Amino acid sequence: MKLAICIVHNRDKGKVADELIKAGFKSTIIGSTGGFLREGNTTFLVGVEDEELGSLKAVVEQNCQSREQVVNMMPYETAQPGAFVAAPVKVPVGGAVLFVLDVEQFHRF
Ligand code: 2BA
Ligand code: 2BA
Repeated sequence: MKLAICIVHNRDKGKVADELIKAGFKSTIIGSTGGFLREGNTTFLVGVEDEELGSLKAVVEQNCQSREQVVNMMPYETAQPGAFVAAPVKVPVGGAVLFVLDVEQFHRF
């Protein structure tokens, strides 16, 4: 068994959640924050059998869209009033970031 940790953009979370259910996956949804942009994103935990992993990846890939997001490199809270603020830059965000871990044990009580 594997545990997939899947971080998706908030704009894709509804679609991903719906399609996971349609495909028969069980998941847990956690509201999370990106360490770089400091914006909300969504983390799905999905426990799957090894042979279901390919199908899970397909669901995620088909429902997460890569996009560019503008970010100001100087965190607002550290900028002094009137200080020079670096020009905004664009960073690619998503489609999705997926980690797959081996599950040592799974219990249901
Ligand atoms: P349980 O299977 O006892 O799951 C309870 C909660 O545990 C789930 O809440 C989910 O947050 C987490 N969970 C269970 N299996 C998981 C897994 N493989 N990976 C990650 N998290 C897992 P809910 O998603 O709200 O589900 C509540 C109950 O609805 C479930 O109870 C199950 O009886 C049913 N269910 C969930 N997903 C289903 C699906 N795709 N098709 C049919 N029934 C589903
Ligand atoms: P954020 O940390 O808010 O990152 C948003 C996007 O900013 C990233 O998109 C990447 O294009 C860029 N970025 C992030 N850290 C950077 C850095 N140190 N230097 C330059 N550019 C950077 P994605 O790679 O698609 O990541 C989307 C979200 O997935 C991330 O949001 C983070 O929450 C999560 N994530 C990505 N890689 C991760 C990792 N290795 N470990 C844990 N979480 C990760």
